[in-house]
Amino acid sequence: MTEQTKILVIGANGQLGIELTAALQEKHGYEQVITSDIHPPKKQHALFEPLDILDKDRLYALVEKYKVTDIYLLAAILSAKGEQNPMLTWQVNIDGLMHVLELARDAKVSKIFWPSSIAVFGGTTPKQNTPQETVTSPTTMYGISKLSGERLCAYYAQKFGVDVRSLRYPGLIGYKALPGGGTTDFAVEIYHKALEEVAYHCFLKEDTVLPLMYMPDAVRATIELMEVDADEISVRSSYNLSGFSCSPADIAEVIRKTMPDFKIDYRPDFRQKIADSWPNSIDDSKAQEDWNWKPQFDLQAMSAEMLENLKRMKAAKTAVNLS
Ligand code: NAD
Ligand code: AKB
Repeated sequence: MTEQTKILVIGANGQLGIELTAALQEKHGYEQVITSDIHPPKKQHALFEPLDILDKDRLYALVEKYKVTDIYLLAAILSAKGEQNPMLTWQVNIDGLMHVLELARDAKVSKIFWPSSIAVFGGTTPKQNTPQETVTSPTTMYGISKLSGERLCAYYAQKFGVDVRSLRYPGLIGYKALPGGGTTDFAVEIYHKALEEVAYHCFLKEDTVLPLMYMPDAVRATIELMEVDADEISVRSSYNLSGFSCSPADIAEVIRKTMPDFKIDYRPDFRQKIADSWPNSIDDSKAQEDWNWKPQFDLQAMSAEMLENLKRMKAAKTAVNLS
């Protein structure tokens, strides 16, 4: 008899966690997904246990209590926030990962998902169609921790047979949660400002092209990777993953097609330097070859859904306030 999947999502109350948790509940059942985070959820969306990923004893106790089989370790400090506190960024992003990898080495869980990022690349990486295997020269503590994490995943997989799987997500765009302190946050904030009918002061230059992805594609990629046979996975560091590439000005232009009065100006800050060190576009042919990855959303399709869903949420809020 195969054991029943029991999932622990760590860092579940963030931008990705909220959406991934819902998809995992849909697939495996509400009771099969335990969520955890250092902060309590704003709205109860799942079974929840408080957990600081740096508290190894509590992590082991939760795994034992729920007989967890699969861990999705999303807790992290992202690129922009990470530059404010590099030491904490290293601890959360690397010590946290080591706790989970060690759990798997002790055979206490069978499968791990841990996300990496386009932040592993740097100024000397080829910018266009960045290959799977290439120069990695990150300049942020976030990128350095993600690159180190990738090497740790590959090491634990090769040396101890740990089934750890990973994706180098581009900047993720979703309407269900605000982003948590990254360089690509502008691509979410811009939609909120458009719907509030106020000008957006973008913290990147108008022509800064970055790889981005609509959240449903990121969630689907994660679940597809976790479901593929272990033998099909040839990359145990982290797979390149591509959605679409565009600049803040490209997004503003698409928004103006339905909201012609939308205004944006550009006030680059310290995040410009981070964005300038990242690729413009990503070659994800390895993910296509190994597990048939294909994104469904381009800039236009993502933008239409973002505007529609945020409008719907705003209307629902207004209706509640009026009642
Ligand atoms: P987020 O900042 O929105 O969420 C991270 C969550 O981790 C938060 O809810 C936070 O409270 C929690 N957390 C922080 N420190 C913790 C700790 N010590 N213990 C337990 N929980 C803690 O980030 P996100 O956008 O949801 O990203 C999730 C993962 O995906 C991260 O590993 C991130 O590096 C990766 N990723 C995200 C993007 C993106 O664009 N959002 C892109 C590439 C990679
Ligand atoms: C960030 O900007 O830090 C994240 C990422 C691309 O990893 N969105």
